[in-house]
Amino acid sequence: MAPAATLRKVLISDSLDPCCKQILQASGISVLEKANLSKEQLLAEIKDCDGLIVRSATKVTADVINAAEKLQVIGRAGTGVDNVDVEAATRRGVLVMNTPTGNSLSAAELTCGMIMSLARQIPQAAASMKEGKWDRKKFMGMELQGKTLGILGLGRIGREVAIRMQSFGMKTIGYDPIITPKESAAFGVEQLPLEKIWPLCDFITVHTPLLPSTTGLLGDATFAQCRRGVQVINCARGGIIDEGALLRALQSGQCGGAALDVFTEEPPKDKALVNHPNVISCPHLGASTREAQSRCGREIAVQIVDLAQGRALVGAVNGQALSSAYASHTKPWIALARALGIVLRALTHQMNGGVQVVTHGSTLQRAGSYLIPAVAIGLLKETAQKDVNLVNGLLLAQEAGLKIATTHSDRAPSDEEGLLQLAAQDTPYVLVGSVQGSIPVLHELSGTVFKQLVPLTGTLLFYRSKASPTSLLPTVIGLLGKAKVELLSYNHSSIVTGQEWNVMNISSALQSLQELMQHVTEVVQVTL
Ligand code: 9EZ
Repeated sequence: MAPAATLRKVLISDSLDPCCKQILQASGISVLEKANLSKEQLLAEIKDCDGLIVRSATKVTADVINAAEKLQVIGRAGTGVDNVDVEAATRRGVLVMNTPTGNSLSAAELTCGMIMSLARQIPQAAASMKEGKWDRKKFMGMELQGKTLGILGLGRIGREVAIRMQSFGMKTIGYDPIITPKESAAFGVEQLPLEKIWPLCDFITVHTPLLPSTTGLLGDATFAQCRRGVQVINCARGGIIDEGALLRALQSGQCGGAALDVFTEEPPKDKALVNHPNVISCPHLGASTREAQSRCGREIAVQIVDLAQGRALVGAVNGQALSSAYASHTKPWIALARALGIVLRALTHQMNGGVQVVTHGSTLQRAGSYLIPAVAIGLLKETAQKDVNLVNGLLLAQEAGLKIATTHSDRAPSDEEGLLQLAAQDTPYVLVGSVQGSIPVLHELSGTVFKQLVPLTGTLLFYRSKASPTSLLPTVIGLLGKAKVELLSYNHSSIVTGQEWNVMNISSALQSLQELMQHVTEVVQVTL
């Protein structure tokens, strides 16, 4: 997976809004649309596809990913990637993307509907009418005006819920570890620590991802801190409200009502919650509107076209490093990291210890996250590992036993924007490089300094010898001539007898280094 992926053919294997296919085709991608494929049919169809787009029905398992020899990207039209084996995709270097915001308004509106339904027991009243009853005493409700709504998670959905419920006169308080109190004040949510929120709320709605830190966010201990009769809503992910604790709280009256669109197991086998009179529920309908489906179909198509055209990377789930490769100022640094990785690997032949990566200069302060996968690509280039890219570089390096450690120092030499240093542990090899304009260049090799920076492009021949560079030059040039290889440029590092390195940019790689080896202490050749 590289910027400007060549996506010829994309398979859409779930029923998606027609605009998805149209957008892909309009950009010249050929589209195969086949829903309800059997596993065997899917394995056959995916074989020659460069991309796969799914909603939630297709299970993109490791065997599907491994059968897809040309697959570069999996697009999920919707939030979350529960039906995609992201780990297997990452290992194969396949980018996974989703459309995290396409469903937000539909999820927010369903949540508001749930709050109103809880307050007035509309679903229960409607069911009793259908049973032929006219029960006006049983369904005494409450007004929302003046009540307090606690919103846990203040991303797109949480804030849309807040704005809408404020128009009903609700006081909106909440918590989110990422959003600042100033940001949330802009949409009318006062943030408080969780322990202050529980006792204040008449209603609590959750809008967080499902993480270890949010699983059971409402549980026995937190229900106990709530007002008696608190009503709770989960239109986010099954498990954020602990189902066992919720049932206990409903039975004791500590919880006065619950609205559930999602469950830990879907459909839920245990019907105790769904059948409780104070529970209203839906079969995971948060995203089930024509508008959300159309938006997600459009968004995933646009994201994949942008990827194909190298324009942008939006919605990547496993492509943090790759995202950076789309910024023009980071591209040459990624090329530098890869090139230094290739040279270091060539010099050390085998790498037993780890590699120490040091970024120098404030412009590279957060660069480790994408430079390390790029170093990994370089280190693995000449190994048995094939198809190493920014998606799987780090994982494959770890699995090859290569430990890549990183540190950052804000100090850079005054005339440099930044420097990247690679050192192979337990060896004398240390490389220092930077970027000049948009060209990656080598400054230093094992403590010796190049008077003129060495552009890290094309085929480079590195050698050192005890003889002075000038006395050896005719011999090397003679050998190149004999092999019909042109010398494009020549460079050597500071003279410390027996230590200086010579670097030649040559027109093509030498077939053999045997003859040259007889004249030098050390020689390696790389093609970048
Ligand atoms: C956790 C969260 C919100 C929350 C939201 C997000 C990572 N994370 N955690 C506890 N995005 C409210 C309570």
